[in-house]
Amino acid sequence: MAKEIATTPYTDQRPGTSGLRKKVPVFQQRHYVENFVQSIFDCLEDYQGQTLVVGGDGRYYNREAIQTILKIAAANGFGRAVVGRGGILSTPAVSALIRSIKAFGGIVLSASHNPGGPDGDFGIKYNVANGGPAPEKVTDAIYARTREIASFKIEEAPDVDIDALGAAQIGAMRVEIVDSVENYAALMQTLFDFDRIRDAFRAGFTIKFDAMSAVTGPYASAILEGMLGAAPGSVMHGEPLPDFGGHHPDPNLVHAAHLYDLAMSAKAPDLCAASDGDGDRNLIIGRNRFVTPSDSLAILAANAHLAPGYKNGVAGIARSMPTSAAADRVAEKLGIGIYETPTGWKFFGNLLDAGLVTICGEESAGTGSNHVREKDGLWAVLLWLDVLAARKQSVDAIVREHWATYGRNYYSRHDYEEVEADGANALIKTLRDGLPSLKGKTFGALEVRDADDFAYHDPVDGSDSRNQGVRVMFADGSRIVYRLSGTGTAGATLRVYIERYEADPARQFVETQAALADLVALSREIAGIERFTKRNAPSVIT
Ligand code: VG1
Ligand code: CO
Repeated sequence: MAKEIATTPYTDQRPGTSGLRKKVPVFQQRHYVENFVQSIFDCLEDYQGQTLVVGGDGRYYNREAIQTILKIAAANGFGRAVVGRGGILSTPAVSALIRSIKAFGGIVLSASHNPGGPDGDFGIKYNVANGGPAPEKVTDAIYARTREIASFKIEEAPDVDIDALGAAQIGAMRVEIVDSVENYAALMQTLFDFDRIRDAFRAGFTIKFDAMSAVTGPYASAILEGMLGAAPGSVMHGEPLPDFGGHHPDPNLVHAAHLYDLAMSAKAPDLCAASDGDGDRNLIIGRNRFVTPSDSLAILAANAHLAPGYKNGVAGIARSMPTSAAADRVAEKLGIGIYETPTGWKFFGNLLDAGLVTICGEESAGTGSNHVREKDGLWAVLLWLDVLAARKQSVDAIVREHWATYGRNYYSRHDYEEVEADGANALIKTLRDGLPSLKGKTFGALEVRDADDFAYHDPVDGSDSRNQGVRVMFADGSRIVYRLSGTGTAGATLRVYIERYEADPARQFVETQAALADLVALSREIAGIERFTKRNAPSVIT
């Protein structure tokens, strides 16, 4: 029976770059999940009798949250819920499932690359009918609702067994437990030449994929080893663990350093790859060649036509503003549109829906296409595999050729993690206030051509998003960007994005940090990073 239960609002349920993310004990507070989920439903219309997809990356609290969400969904009138077995669905798999079964929306439980466990992070995100994250106007409305919510509706029912495939009932709502991988794997088969990739593995191609004890384990094992015939053991850390084995499931050079070491060693496989907690990010390292996510976006866009799913070419490319301009050069050469959006996948949805772009990407190891409305880690690995199988060249050779054709965008992000929030906010405010006086200034050989706070006008729905990152742009095309993270759960994280373009092939093989050293020093000076954050070095460099 459905009950209406009185509650009091929490003031901190503002969704960030990608949903609401907090420490597990915050979510464990009385009615914290209930309030947020009811607030989501309060902001939706016409969902009576409709289908909701529910799943997560398997982190600690996933199972408890799913039971609560199902009971609230039932009491609010959803007709059907589709749940991945064991509560497991990667973020791109949720997106694919929403689209293929024409669901009304979905709830993704994840804090992505953040650590999990009883003291780790948890998160809840709502995705709309196109399979993508709710746009800002919806997340703003949800936040407003959380601040005035007075009651929630919940069905009083026993927990559903989410570990067995099949159907159950909560009140008037049918609950279907489905295989986590099947629908997603079928979609991948429509995009890539599985026979060609299988032949490559048969001919001796080798891969090491690190699922980081997170959600992509079952997907990667089924697709890479099962369907494509990669050698057994190609997938490591393939079992999703509630605490990710105590690690950060973040596929970068810090948290996946062992993969980098392997790729640079004498025993290097042809391709090393990894994904994050919820399966939407990717790391690509060829033998002796790390590929920056920004370069990966550009290279995939330039080569996508080799894969059957993209044989008609790419309609346009979108990248988040801090992502390097490498993709812009590909778009220019192909004569297609390039769109620069604020950070976060929710800004790509409209462009994809309108058919303006086919491929999207972010510097933070996110790449995806119009096959879903999320970034997709395993998809990126499969597209790389298909391109490698088609071109029969190494990752390194493809990257070098790309730079020779388009030039190289040296690129690095310096993160100052968990600094004191007041200092970080003051740093950004001071930068913003100083923007007008920065223009025209010179620092050594670098002249500031322009400086602004990035604002985005969505060409499809006409909405505007302001204050999306401070950009300092130099006359030679170099760039420093500053913004505060919207996914952290402790203090503030300052992200500094540094980029330099190099057209001359003779100067394209300098070590990245060395190539950017003057800009890095300048990034600290211009923003007074040490003064405001009390840090004299970044905590993570990617
Ligand atoms: C970070 C990344 C951003 C990404 C977001 C969600 O956001 O910078 O590019 O879209 O995480 O990715 P922020 O606000 O912390 O910079 V995931 O894989 O955490 O869903
Ligand atoms: Co993620």
